Amino acid sequence: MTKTIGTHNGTFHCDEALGLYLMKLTQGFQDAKIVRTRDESKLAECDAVIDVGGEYQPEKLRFDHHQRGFSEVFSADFKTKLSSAGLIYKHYGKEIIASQLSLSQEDPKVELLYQKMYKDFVEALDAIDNGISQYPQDIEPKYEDRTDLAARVGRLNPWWNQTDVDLDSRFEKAMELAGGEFVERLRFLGLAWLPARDLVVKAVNTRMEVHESGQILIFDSPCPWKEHLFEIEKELNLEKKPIYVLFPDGLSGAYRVQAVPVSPNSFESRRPLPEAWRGYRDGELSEKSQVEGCIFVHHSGFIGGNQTKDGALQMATKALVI
Ligand SMILES: *[C@@H]1O[C@H](CO)[C@@H](O)[C@H](O)[C@H]1NC(C)=O
Ligand SMILES: *[C@@H]1O[C@H](CO)[C@@H](O)[C@H](O)[C@H]1NC(C)=O
Ligand SMILES: CC(=O)N[C@H]1CO[C@H](CO)[C@@H](O)[C@@H]1O
Repeated sequence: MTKTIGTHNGTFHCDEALGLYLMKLTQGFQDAKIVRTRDESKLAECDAVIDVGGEYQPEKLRFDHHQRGFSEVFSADFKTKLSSAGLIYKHYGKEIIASQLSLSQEDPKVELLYQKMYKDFVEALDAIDNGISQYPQDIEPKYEDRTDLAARVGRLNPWWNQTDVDLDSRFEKAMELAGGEFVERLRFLGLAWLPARDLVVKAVNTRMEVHESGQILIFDSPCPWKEHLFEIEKELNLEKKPIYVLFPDGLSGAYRVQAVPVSPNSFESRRPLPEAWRGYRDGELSEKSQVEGCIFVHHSGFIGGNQTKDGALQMATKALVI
């Protein structure tokens, strides 16, 4: 018999749209039918109920978060109260990650990605749904951002004066939007981000062969290195931390020199490229830096380029002492 998952009708939000999409990625509910209603007798007949019903009883597959006294969080490492998205993710996340990436649920990668996906993707949706500000004080933001996933899902609801809209089909669109982005992010983390860690370990282990300071790392291909580097530095308790990272820029043989930021998402560098080089290009830059073949240095000094690996290494070496 086809299983049913109940959720409320009317205006929808990102949390239940993602929650339902995730539920349908599980083996038990892959073919489930969605029932959108506030009729309690109909909800009572559903095999699972999400975002409505006023109870959180996982053993009965009742997943609401609106009731008084609800204070569930993802784990002791997080303070953000869960929404329906976080609730479903907490219960089914590992199964979904394992099946999406064809891994066994016992594979340590699954636990790592389970934590990482919560931090990177699901937690913000929980916070937005529960009206939790991203900043400790409600400081005035310098600009508005209305492009986050929750906002985009919200905009799939009809306008105030659109009366002829089929809400159930809009809700399906919302599920596809939220769920599609979830899966895309998971695939990136599992198939690109996590494997890049090995490349960062290798670059850190061979750093003394690149330059005696140990502060320049070279990658043979561009890869997401930042977060891994910060974790690996901590694990190895590195005293002299890497300052510049070199990696190929396309297939021309050109290389980029990137300054390591003070934290993974910061725009501030530990040591930006020299002020005297910033904003210059080509011949003029080579003259200033006394390194041949320079291509550019960004005006903030966080990145530059040279036509060869050796040139990029010379730029980094000089920048360490200027
Ligand atoms: C939601 O469902 C209830 C019960 O099925 C119905 O009475 C109500 O009109 C519906 N509300 C909306 C906004 O569709
Ligand atoms: C909504 O109202 C505005 C102002 O009356 C009108 O211009 C617009 O066409 C309306 N939209 C729909 C879908 O009826
Ligand atoms: C120092 C160094 O090797 N610089 C190189 C930068 O790229 C140009 C163009 O290929 C080379 O001519 C330089 O020797």
